[in-house]
Amino acid sequence: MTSTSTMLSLASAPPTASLSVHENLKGRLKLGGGSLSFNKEKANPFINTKSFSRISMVAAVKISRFEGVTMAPPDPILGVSEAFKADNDEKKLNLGVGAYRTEELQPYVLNVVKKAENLMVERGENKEYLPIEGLAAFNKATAELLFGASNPVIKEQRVATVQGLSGTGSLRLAAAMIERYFPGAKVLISSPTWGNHKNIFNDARVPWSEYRYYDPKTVGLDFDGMIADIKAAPEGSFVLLHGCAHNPTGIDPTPEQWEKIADVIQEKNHIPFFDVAYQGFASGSLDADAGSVRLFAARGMELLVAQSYSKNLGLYAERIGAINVVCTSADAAARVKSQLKRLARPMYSNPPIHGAKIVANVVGDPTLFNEWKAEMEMMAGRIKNVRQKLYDSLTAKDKSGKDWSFILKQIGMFSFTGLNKAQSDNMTNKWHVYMTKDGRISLAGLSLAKCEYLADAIIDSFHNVS
Ligand code: PGU
Repeated sequence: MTSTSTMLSLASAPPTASLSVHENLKGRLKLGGGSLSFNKEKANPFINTKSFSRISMVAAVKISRFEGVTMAPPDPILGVSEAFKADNDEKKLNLGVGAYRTEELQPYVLNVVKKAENLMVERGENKEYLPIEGLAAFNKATAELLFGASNPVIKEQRVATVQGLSGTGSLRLAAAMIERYFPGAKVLISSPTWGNHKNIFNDARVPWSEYRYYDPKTVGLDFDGMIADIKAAPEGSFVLLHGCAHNPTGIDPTPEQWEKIADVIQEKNHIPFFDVAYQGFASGSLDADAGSVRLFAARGMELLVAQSYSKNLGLYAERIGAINVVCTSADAAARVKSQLKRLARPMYSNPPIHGAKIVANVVGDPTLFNEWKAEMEMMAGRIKNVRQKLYDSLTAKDKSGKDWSFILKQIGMFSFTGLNKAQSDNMTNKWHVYMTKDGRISLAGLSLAKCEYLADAIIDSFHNVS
């Protein structure tokens, strides 16, 4: 009997706790990992005794209806932050989650966000429900930021934009749409990718497979492997692409390679599905980082794009993002949007307003917009400085002759160090450096002052742990 079926049988028991235990005692009762069998007449001490009701009540208190629920493992990324909090060593460093920190390693609220929030207070804005598709001013701003306001897809109203619960929720909504309207269609995801992609498609019951992406030999892109795998996939598959700053590798295709990727996707009638979680964070330029998406849109292709404002506006906990579906006609876009709303309604009804207003205020106000761009450049610049200092420290300290220059070729928040699981464990257990077990470190959580310490940890883990 599986845990699930146990839960189902428990759940279908009558609502009175003592009765449900009695009923279940007639057969096999599963307790966590094992199961007990009872013979109603002989073995069961609860039955046929005078004190039946008193004992069964005691048993009811002890045996949870959720006995069949097993403990889930900690999340490979967010679980790292929990472990970090529990460590009391003052040298500890959290390079797990991709969250920007100042040079003092403190969380950062952008000045433009504070200004936008002040505006909201001054205007006395209310907290009424948003429509299912979200805040109209946000949806307009987010699509224009992504495609450019003068892009034909915007002018011709060919984009269905729905506000989502940040990047994750937007991806999940798109996955629900794929499951409903493209049953059996496969999503191709890069190997490796952000760990939650697999969870999202699994939960939505959308089949997925991987395409080659990272080549450990060159510590670069396996472009030929990627093209071959996209070509080999069944016609009409969805191809999940990281718009910029690929997570976890920090390796992006060149503009020429993006053209070739678009060629093969078009050839195979696949549907590109972009995850844009770092617009403005990779290069410091919002436009440059949207280049891949715009290149596909310019070819007249239909595509999906999930957006997030967690990183570029530091709105992690506001859960603000969007799903955009570019269609070949305004009519198709209107129908797609109506169905996205239909999928959203039973899941969370309508999205939260606060982050949407912040984005709309920042993007919609030329002064705030320019201030945002400057702050984003500052954040991207700090990450680049830390990247350079880490490379310099590794090169100066490591006498083995190992070439660490791959670190400088990677972009965005992360560096994919090439450390394996055992080496990553050593980073945490010995050096108190918290990171994901795939060897990824978030440079956004590193300061210039800590680069040398980190370099010592990496060199020790790399050379002394196999
Ligand atoms: N897509 C990619 C490629 C991401 O890296 C992330 C965040 C998201 C989407 C979703 O972010 P939202 O906050 O839902 O907009 N990845 C970070 C954050 C931690 C996490 O795993 O959620 C990371 O550290 O990889």
